[in-house]
Amino acid sequence: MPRDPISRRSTIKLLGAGFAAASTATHAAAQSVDEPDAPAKKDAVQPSARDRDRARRMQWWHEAQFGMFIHWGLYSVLGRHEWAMENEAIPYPEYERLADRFLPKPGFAREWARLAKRAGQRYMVLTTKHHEGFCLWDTKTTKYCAPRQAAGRDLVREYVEAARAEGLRVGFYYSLMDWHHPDGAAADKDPAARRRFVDYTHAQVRELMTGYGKIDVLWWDVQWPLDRHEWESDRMNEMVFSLQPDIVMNNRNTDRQGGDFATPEQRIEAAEDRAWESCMTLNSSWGYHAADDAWKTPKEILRNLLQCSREGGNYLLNIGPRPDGSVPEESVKILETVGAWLAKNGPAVYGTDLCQPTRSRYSSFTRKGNTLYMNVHFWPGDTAVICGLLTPVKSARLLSTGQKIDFRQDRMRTVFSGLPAQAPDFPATTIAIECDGEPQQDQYVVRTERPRPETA
Ligand code: FHN
Repeated sequence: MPRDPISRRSTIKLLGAGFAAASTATHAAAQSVDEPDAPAKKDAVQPSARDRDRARRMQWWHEAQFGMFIHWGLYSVLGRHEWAMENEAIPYPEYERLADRFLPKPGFAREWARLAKRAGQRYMVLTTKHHEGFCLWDTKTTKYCAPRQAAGRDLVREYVEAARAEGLRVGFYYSLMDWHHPDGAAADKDPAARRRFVDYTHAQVRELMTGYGKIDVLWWDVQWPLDRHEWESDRMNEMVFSLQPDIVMNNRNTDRQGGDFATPEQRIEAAEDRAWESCMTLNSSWGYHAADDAWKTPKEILRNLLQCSREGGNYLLNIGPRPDGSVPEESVKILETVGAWLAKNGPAVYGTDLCQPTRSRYSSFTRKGNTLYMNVHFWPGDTAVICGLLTPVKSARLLSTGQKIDFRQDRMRTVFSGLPAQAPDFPATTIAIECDGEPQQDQYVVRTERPRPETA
């Protein structure tokens, strides 16, 4: 199945086949997206170093596949969603006093990092500052930050150290919209206010890019009230790349045009022309929301992760800790269940390739080379079938145990038999199917070629 030049399969191929040829194509596609108003025509032939370098910078990210998003701030004290300040029009003085009750417990970050490890998540992205404007790091730009309030600690430093201690990649989320900064709204119409606000923001980003060692991901969010040019985002990104040459950056400070990857939110939607990462909540809130019990099931989460893997994207799954940093039990249970499954079935997710077969109502498919993974989430009993699998099957086994599985195959159906009556694994059971070539399914062969009854 042909695919655009910036997706995971292409990235891996890029690395295999050398940059030159691919990068030109890559750049041409990116150019048209990244800098719509730049005198593109003239520059089109000059691929930017960054585009040529993108595949190198993103290799780990593509292979990691699964990350932990963390929304944490003063809103966690209220426990009524991260937009409470605006949704409830809470007066500034009242909201600012929440800092007196934002008291993270010792070792909070280590618990997050260990949970991410148990969940099979390979990178983390923490809200260093969300829309409320409160900074979790030791910034010199405002006293509205954790080290200079009751918390009295640089919470970003503790997070970075904990993630690294668990061998996880480190990401920073940064909200451009700031409800607390006096110029945060006026910047829209008042040039002097904009100058102060943009300089304030660039100064904060420089602190984050210089104060904590190597940062792997920068996750911008919500540009309101300015657009890419008014934020001077290209200059800001130049600064970031000059300070962090290996960093991977999303598309949310460039009118969703630039950066390295697209960011579909609360949905899984493969981007046509570039890498993408679906970000999602475990319930329906990003920040801690005590009453929000709309928890997804481990099976829903695993099916989402498998769909991202199948379609060539990453999955960034969120937790919303309490003000002391503790993680709601429901989140822990779901993540540990998915992690236990990944510990036995990781090859069906990590480093996988794009997968063409799709048709089944009780399983989803992923692929690595000529191995097709049939991830069965509704167990059919002692027999499972794939229709129209045209590629000859050489062998089949349960991925988690290696147990050999009998099969018979013809053009219409491939039948796996002698399976346990009850599903051996939870939330899904994966059958690893070795094929004699890249697995291809013609999901219409049954409807079009199967001999039909003589009479109606
Ligand atoms: O408004 C934010 C929201 O609180 C959350 O941070 C999400 C995460 O992607 N981003 C914004 C909504 O798009």
